[in-house]
Amino acid sequence: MGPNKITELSLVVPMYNEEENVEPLLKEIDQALRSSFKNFEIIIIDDASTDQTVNKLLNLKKAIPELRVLRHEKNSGQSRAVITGIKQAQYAWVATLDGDGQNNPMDIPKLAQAVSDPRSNPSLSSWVLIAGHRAHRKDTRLKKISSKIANKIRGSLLKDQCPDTGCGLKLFPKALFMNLPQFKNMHRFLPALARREDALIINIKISHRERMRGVSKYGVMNRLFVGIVDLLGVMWLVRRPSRALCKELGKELGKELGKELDLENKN
Ligand SMILES: Nc1nc2c(ncn2[C@@H]2O[C@H](COP(=O)(O)OP(=O)(O)O)[C@@H](O)[C@H]2O)c(=O)[nH]1
Ligand SMILES: [Mg+2]
Repeated sequence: MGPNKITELSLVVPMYNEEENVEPLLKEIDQALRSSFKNFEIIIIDDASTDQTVNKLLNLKKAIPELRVLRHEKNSGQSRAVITGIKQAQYAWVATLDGDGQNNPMDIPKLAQAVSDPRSNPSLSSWVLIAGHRAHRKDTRLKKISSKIANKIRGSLLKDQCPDTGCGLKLFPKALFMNLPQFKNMHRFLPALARREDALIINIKISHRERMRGVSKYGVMNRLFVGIVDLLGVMWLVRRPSRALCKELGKELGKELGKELDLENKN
């Protein structure tokens, strides 16, 4: 284990009508995080579900004291849910995970372990984003094919160094996320937006499972085609980065060079 082993983590999970997944998934999350982190919290954002998602979550709060349940008054979309959750996160490192059980929570410690990679020392001036890569995706043929095409196009236009940006499992410093532009569907472009901040992207192969319960909220129409407008917007954004290394002159800023360099980027 390297010096950057993460000991505290805020996990953020968007949920919309996932009543059947709440109990099995929360049980798995609890086990995975309890065995791997000294302190953790599980922030679930219910996006105005119309089923029993919220009641089931509230029932679990006694058994899992680290569980926090946030609820949007109106359905506001998956990215907004992720933004809401991360804003509330109390720890410096945040992970995200889909709320449908398709990601395995045991992969979260695996992602956290990758932060120990010496190339990704977060105390240096560059940021890091650890991205899950669903090497063996368990989805319908149509979804797999459309995603493959979308990833190819996206990868070549954005050069985001990520083979699977749609994977819901990711880990990054909260402060990095707070530096990113926020907009609808931004959760599909996190590696490109992180690259815009000069972050290092580390892709880690993770497991993927079939959706056993509940229904998918996305089809080809509301992802691939809507995504073209988003892609154009992000293409523009990544071509207009705004960053600078800066230090305040005439002032003792502390001994570590890294801290000086980070003045602009991390505060
Ligand atoms: N907050 C919020 N979460 C959503 C919304 N739509 C989907 N999700 C969540 O996003 C995750 C991925 O959605 P899912 O339907 O499984 O997409 P798929 O795996 O690509 O078919 C799941 O946790 C969903 O509950 C939404 O409108 N709002
Ligand atoms: Mg899913």
